[in-house]
Amino acid sequence: RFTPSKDDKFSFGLWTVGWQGVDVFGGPVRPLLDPVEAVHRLAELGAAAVTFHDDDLVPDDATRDATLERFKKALAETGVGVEMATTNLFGAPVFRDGGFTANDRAVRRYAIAKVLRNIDLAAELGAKTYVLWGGREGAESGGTKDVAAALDRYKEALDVLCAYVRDKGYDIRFALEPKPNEPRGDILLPTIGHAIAFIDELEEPDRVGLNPEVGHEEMAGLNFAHGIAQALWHGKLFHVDLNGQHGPRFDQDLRFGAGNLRGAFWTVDTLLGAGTGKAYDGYLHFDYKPPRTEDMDGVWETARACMRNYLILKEKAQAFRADPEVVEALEAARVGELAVPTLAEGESLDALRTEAHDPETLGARGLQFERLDQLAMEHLLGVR
Ligand code: 3MF
Ligand code: MG
Ligand code: MG
Ligand code: MG
Repeated sequence: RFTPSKDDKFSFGLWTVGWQGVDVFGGPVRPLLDPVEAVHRLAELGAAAVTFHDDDLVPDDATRDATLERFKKALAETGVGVEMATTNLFGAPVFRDGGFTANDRAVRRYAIAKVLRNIDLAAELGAKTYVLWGGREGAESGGTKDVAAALDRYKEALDVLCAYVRDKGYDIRFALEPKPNEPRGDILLPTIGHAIAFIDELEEPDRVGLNPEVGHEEMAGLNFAHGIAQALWHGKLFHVDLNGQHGPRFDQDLRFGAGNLRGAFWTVDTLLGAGTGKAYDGYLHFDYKPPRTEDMDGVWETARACMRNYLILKEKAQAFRADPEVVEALEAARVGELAVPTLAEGESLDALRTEAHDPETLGARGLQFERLDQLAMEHLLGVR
């Protein structure tokens, strides 16, 4: 039970299980993890795919060909796929003021070239999603960044990348990953909502969607399940970064299910297409950091736990939706009624304005939402 298989479409960034524990206050606590070993271990645990930043897999040109040969062999041996790739536009000193939106034009030109090169590799390895997390696109102070110009340059970069992928005939879509802050004091495109609005301004908006991360929205005090529900509504949930977070503080990247467990329950419920929503059918991608307290055994324990927690919450969410008392409580709370249009088809506003309204009776009615939520909580707590 709760043992994943490839059909569950779980995937992991090489940088997650490979995180050596380097943080602002301390150096590495774990050895370097060979991407080939990561592929084999994740395959044994039941993952379907891996993802990578260019620098996670091919950090230098001298070893590039040999690494790719070994990596492709591991993929072939395990049947693990590469579903997404991304670019490290944040680690090297050259990106201290960002990549696509650095004030320095030469840096921007280098950033685009770096992305183009890794898109070719992504296409070669069969990735269909290319993520762009602009962690260094932002500022610490007000006067240093012309936000309007930065958005012009962000758009320019995206337009160039979309045209490139189209010209090459690659089957790749881009997914922007919002984050409010960290490492920059303030990051551009800080939330799901900002990113959705930005996409509308692009030359090829259909080619660009989102890769929202649980912890990033929660760092901004936002409701992740609501965020991805809106992204799904816009047809923009191209990918997802699942992890755990305890409210607004630094980016914790806990394993999925840790931190805000109730939020995780509603996240899974939303991904499954709760209510009248569309279900998400892409990869379930974990972007977390095994805490520094762990050795490599602990790392594999957390990877296993991410998938296990998802499957447990999936069973809980399905049981919640199938529970006859929940069905009845949903009805009592008029949840389904919200799917009925407020005006009948062709109905005139005169009819609406002249019908007898009774706001006092309507206002006196309790909504019975707490009863429904208590049922959800009892499913989550395992007593139903
Ligand atoms: C940082 C992140 C990133 C992105 C990654 C693109 C290092 O908070 O979440 O992980 O997810 O760069 O996928
Ligand atoms: Mg993150
Ligand atoms: Mg995070
Ligand atoms: Mg992420």
